[in-house]
Amino acid sequence: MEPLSKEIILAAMHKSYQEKIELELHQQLDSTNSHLLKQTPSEKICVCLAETQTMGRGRYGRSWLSPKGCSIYLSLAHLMNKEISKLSGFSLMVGIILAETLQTYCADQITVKWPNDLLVNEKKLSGILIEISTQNNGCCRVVTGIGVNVAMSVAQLDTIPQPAISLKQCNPVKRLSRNNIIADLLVNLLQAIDRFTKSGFAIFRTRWNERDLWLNQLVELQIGNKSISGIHRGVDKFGALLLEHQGKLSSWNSGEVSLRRVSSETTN
Ligand code: BT5
Repeated sequence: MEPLSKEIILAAMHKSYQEKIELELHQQLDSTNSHLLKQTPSEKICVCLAETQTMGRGRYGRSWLSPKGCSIYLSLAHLMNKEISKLSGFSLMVGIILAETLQTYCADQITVKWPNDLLVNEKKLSGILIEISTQNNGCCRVVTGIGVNVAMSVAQLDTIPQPAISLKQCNPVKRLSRNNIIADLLVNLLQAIDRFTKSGFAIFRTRWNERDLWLNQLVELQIGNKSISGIHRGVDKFGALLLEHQGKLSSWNSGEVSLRRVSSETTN
């Protein structure tokens, strides 16, 4: 696998995008998200990449396996002139853009699982960790962390506590360049962030629902110790999960909600 290269990544992007970003590349970091969170906020969009992470993070203190030289560990920090309450659906927007970008490199269908997983054949390909802080002037600094398995070995994937997959396994013939994938992803993400800033999540909703793994299936939603069952009806225009239970539709947006299938039967 070719090493990550700032020059190759920037050369693959149009000049107007090159000028918008500050790109740093590290051989090793604890976590690309943690690294950007420590920095003083800047007007430029900061992008941080690492060949490996020693403490890659998932949500709720979970860890993200980050072996050297075979995956993408990317964080992007930007300021948004919006209140934190107006950012609902942001992580779903990132998920759909990531899925569409990676689909070019993947022969199998990439599906999304609410709120932030990308899967291929029900195995996790990629994860997203969004961390938001409010600034003194009321705007937000958003750090978007993205991990993508590009060419991890089966032995490495087997150490992950849930079924996981690499892009290489979904497309063994095509030569995969992490640098090209990153350049494509950054351009697509920058365009989408602009659109999200203007219009919110609503304009991405259909694209999310089209890729939603368990749409119209019976699922179980875990909220702390409680769980409810219902038919998964996609997401609303704010990115909240829609569940149909006893003929009534309810929306759920707590960050601690987890989604679990209780039956593979379609209950349309
Ligand atoms: C996520 O959390 O899926 C978010 C992962 C975000 C990672 C990126 S890498 C760049 C940036 N810097 C960071 O420190 N983090 C971000 P969550 O939904 O909590 O899923 C975590 C779970 O995914 C773990 O408990 C494992 O079961 C599984 N997992 C861990 N490493 C994996 C990997 N490489 N591929 C697939 N699944 C993995």
